Formats: sequence, structure tokens, C-alpha cells
Amino acid sequence: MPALTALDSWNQLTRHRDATAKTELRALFDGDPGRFASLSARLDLGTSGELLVDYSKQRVTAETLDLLVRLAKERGVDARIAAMFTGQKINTTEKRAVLHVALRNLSSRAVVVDGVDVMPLVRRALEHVRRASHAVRSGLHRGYTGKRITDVVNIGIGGSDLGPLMVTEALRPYQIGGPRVHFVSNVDGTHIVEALGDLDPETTLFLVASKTFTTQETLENARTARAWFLDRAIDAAHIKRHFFALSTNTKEVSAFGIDPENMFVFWDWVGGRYSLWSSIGLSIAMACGFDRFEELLHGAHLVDDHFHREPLETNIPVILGLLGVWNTNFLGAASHAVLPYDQYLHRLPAYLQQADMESNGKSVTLGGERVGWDTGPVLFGEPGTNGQHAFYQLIHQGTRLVPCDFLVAARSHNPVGRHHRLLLANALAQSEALMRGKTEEEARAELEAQGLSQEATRELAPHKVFTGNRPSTTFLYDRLDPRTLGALIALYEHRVMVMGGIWDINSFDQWGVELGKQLATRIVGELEPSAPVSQHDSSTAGLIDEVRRRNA
Ligand code: G6Q
Repeated sequence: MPALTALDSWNQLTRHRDATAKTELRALFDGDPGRFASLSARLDLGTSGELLVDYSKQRVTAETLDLLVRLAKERGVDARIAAMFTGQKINTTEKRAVLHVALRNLSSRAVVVDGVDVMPLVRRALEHVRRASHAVRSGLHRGYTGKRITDVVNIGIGGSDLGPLMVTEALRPYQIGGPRVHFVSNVDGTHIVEALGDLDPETTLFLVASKTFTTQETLENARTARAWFLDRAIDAAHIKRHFFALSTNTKEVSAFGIDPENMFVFWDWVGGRYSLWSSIGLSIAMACGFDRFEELLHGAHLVDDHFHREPLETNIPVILGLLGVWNTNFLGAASHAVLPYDQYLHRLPAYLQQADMESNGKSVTLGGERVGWDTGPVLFGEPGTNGQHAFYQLIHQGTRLVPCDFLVAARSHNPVGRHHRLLLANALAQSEALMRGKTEEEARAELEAQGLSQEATRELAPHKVFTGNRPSTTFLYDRLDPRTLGALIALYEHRVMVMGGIWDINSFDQWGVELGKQLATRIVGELEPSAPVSQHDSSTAGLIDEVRRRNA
């Protein structure tokens, strides 16, 4: 594949960026009353209303978008999308297809991997999730003493934790009549000890969620959970009612002592961070009910369908991905803030941190060459309005450009007092402030109107200036329901893929997490007081020594 920077469209974009460098968003809005209408898109979510994506506050014009679409074409983004949907092994370093879209394929379309339609398998696994979630929620499946299951603990980490955790938090209003769900991920014993604190082994069900079933943290937590359970239940035969496995590895699941009947399967073509739609979503179905889980899949399916069929020019995830590339590579943004003005989405930034940074935090091309352009930005965020009282200062007046996403629900699940109107006003005001800014003249006029002396005005005015011209996208939806949430997540997933496609990197592997794991395996033995210590740098050796001394 030719280097990105050698493409015609890339060079045209560079020239276009230079030629428009002085054009400010404020002027673009002043000069075109139709800007919002022409630079926003709507996705029909059926019974959940419309999802509005307003990207008119991005630093682009129609010409920028034309050139970006040309870049996508030159880069073969459409062929890449087709390759994903048709089960080609686009995760080249692991030689795997990438088919989270099959997990939410509610159409009758076959999805073929290695000559086999995987859809019957997907439907069977989904049916397993349906039956189990129904059995637990209805009280059909009970604990070893005949009591109802009141608490479900998902033990998993990374992709086997962040998705279900984020979704169950987001769908709290839909958690009616089911067990409480808890998540344990960290190998820090504090996590599991605190989680088990108030639980009763007779009414607790553990879901050991691990694609590989070899992950150190998850197995350690699962062993601790099993010991905690057997401490009361005594008889290992009771494990059957209290431990389910969500995994692809039958051998290791059996070795752990979980009945293969209680194993909820998925496949190697489901990447960990794309797995909440698979059996890994069992905790979601248990908490909210299977129908809600299916609605989540439905929302994602609507976006998949759009992504698969829509021309690049009007394809929303493609546009979002191209805007990301524009901000990263042409405007020099090194970060991306995700700012949900929706408390239920408080774990969305953490979830997207993995989805985006593990996918696009790469520096070699598919061909193994070092990239000559920037790739994935640092993603961060917090719910509004909390962030406004913390890190927004840098976004408004710092020296760096931080493109922002605002996620806003028109209606609240909790319409108390003026809360929601205040929340909405803040979200809209923030994106307006970032775009407009405040000139020095405006700052001076304001200070003078407040009665400040000329000297005080001169001193203070520079500190009150907002450069503005800071880009953002606003996602506006009716109310955060399962379908809307599914659609939002799928939009972000596909955006990541588009960006990775432009950058010619593999968005579906994660070799960067290996080295630390390898070294930890070595160091864990060396922390034993009398164990020999292998060769380390002086800092690591000094710290090992210090830990051993303090624990002696
Ligand atoms: C995700 C990554 C990673 C993975 C965890 C847990 O894409 O592969 O976050 O999900 O390391 O792995 P297991 O599910 O195999 O325990």
C-alpha cells in the first residue's frame, strides 16, 4: 500500500489546511446560516427516535469533507468495510476475521468465515444467554440452598469487563426485577474483597468472563471467589449452580471446575474490546432482561446496516472517522475528549479509552513499516457538568487543541426540578463557547461594563480572552435507552475502524499489552524474600529490593 503521505488527496488536504488556516469557525457560522443543516446528520432509530450528529462545529467546510472522502476512497475504506462484513481476515497479525457485526446481525444475511455461515452458532449462543438470563431472573435457577440469586458478580478484565460494566451502568433505569450486578476486574485483592463484602454465597452467581481463560487477573479473582464460596458451601458439587464461564476455551473452563454446560461460548473472531455483544454480555441480560439486551443489539445493527450500505459521503461513522483524521493529522490534535452530559454514561469514556486507544495506538503499518504520520489520540473524558469544574480550563484556554464530543439526551430518565434543563444548557453553552471564544475587545467591553478602571481592564483582559475556534461534535438523542446506547457504541466502534483504515494500521490486535505481562511473570517470583533476582536496571532492581525489605 502506498504511504499515506504520498497520496494525492493527502497532499491536497495539506494545501487546503494551509490555505484555510486563518478561517475561523465563528466566521464560517456568520457567513453561512445553513451550516448546521448542511453539516449534521440524522440516523433513524425507529421507536427510539432520531440520533442527531452535529459536526458543524468541526473546523471543516464542504470542500474539506470532499477532500476527506477522496482520501477515504483513495485509501480503500469502502473495500475494508466490505471485507469486515464478509468475514475476511482483516486482523492480519492474528489471522482472524473481525465479526462483532455478526453478533448483532438481526437480519437473515449469512456471515461466512472459512466457508461456514456463523449465524446459526451466533443464534444458538444468544438463545443460551436468553435462557440463562430468564432462569436467573425468574428464580428458575436458584442457589445450592434453594434461594433465589440476588447478586451476579462478573469477573473479567479489559474487554471482558469494560463493555458490560459501562452498559449496565448506562442502563440502570432498565434494571428492574433482576439481580444486582457487580464487576471485579483488578488483581488488587481490594477489588474482590470489597465486592464480596456484603454478599451471601448462597445467593451469589459468578460469571467468569475470559475469552482465553488464561488471564492472570481473572483467574486469580475467580480462584478467590471459588474459595470464598466453598468456605460456606463446602461441597464442590455446588459450584455448578454458582459459577458460569463466558469463554472460547472449553479445556481451561473444565480444568477450572466449571461444568461445560454452564459455559457460554463465543469465537476467536470476536475481539475482546468488541465482545459485549456476545456471551460476554450475559451480565447485561441478567441485569436488564434479555429483551433489553436484544434492543441493544438492535441499535448496533441499525448502525451496522448504515455503515455497510451508505455511500462514504453520507456514512456517519465514516464522516466521524474522517473528522478524527483531520483533527489528528492536519490540525495537530493529540487528544480527544468524550464528554457525556448524561450521568448514566459515566463509564463511557473509560470504555472508549480501550476501544480507541487499544485499537489505534499503533505505530507500524499493516505491512510492518514504521508509520510516518500520527495515529490514535489520547482519549479521555468525564461526565458534564463535573468536567467543567476541573479540566475544561485547558480545553478552553490551554495551548493544545482538544476536539470534544458532547453526548446529550433531550429527555431525562429522572426529570426532577430544573436539573435537566440546566444540564442541557451547560452542554450547549460549552460547545458554543469552544467555537465562538471571546475576543480581546469583547473581554475589554465586558470588564469596562463592570466598572473596572482602564488600567485594571488592560491588566485583566488578556486573561479573559478565549481563542475559540475549538472543534466539537454533538450527539443528541431522545433518551438513553438500550437501542440508542447500542447505536452510539457501534458508531464509535466503526469510527475507530475507519481511522485505522486510513492510517493503514491493524485496529484489531493489541501486542502492546504483552511486554508488561511477560516482565510481571518474571518479577512475581522475584518478590519472594529469598528468591534470586535476575538482571534488571538499577531502578527496577532497587524497587524489587525495597518491596522485599518492607515485606520481610
Ligand atoms: C481486548 C483485549 C483485552 C482482553 C483482556 C481480557 O481487546 O484483548 O482487553 O479483553 O486482556 O482477556 P480475556 O477475555 O482473554 O481474559
